[in-house]
Amino acid sequence: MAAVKIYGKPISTCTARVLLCLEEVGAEYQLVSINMPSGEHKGPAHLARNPFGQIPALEDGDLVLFESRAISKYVLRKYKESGTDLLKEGNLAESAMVEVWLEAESQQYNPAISPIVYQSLIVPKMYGGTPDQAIIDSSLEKLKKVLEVYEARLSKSKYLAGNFFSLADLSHFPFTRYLMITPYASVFESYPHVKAWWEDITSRPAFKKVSAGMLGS
Ligand code: GS8
Repeated sequence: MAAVKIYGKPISTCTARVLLCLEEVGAEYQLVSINMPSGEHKGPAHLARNPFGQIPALEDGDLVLFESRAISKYVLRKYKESGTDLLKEGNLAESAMVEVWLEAESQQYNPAISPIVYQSLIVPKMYGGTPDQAIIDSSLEKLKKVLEVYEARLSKSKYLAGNFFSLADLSHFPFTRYLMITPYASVFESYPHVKAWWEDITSRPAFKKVSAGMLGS
């Protein structure tokens, strides 16, 4: 079986989400680097893989996918024989809870955390610009409200979807990993269950491996 190809960059949050899934299931894969500064992601070859001109994209034979959360589910389903079950599709209630917390990640957590990371890390490091403090401050307020909900949830179950590690937990990794190298990492200190959850998931071998390819390693 030919290895699946991932077009992206290990430093990219959405690429890292997919790489984590591939590492968790122990899949063989080929990471094809996309040259963002030269605009390769907006060229015809990559637009054929991802019509939004973004990374990542996955190619598995004739199948071409974009959107990191959808790609992640594909990878976990394709390699379910690995014994790593991060979707719990054999159990209606558990799989529904995985979906609930995956939606919370993309609709609540991500919109709050990503502007903080973008302004305080990407703007100065990648573009040599000055962070917009007003955006950071308002996003921090939003993030605190989300973290209050997470704290309540994680005081009742070890992981977000229940007492099992799932794609819902994994999906939070890339942006949180970057928040932790900004001056705003201390926001987690007020949420002890969230902090313990973060320490637990970052101790996984797949996380250590993918993390090593990201900024600030
Ligand atoms: C977002 C992809 C994205 O923003 C997904 O795959 O989950 N919802 C999509 N990709 C960024 C890199 S950060 O990982 C990207 O390609 N940015 C360049 C651009 O938008 O031009």
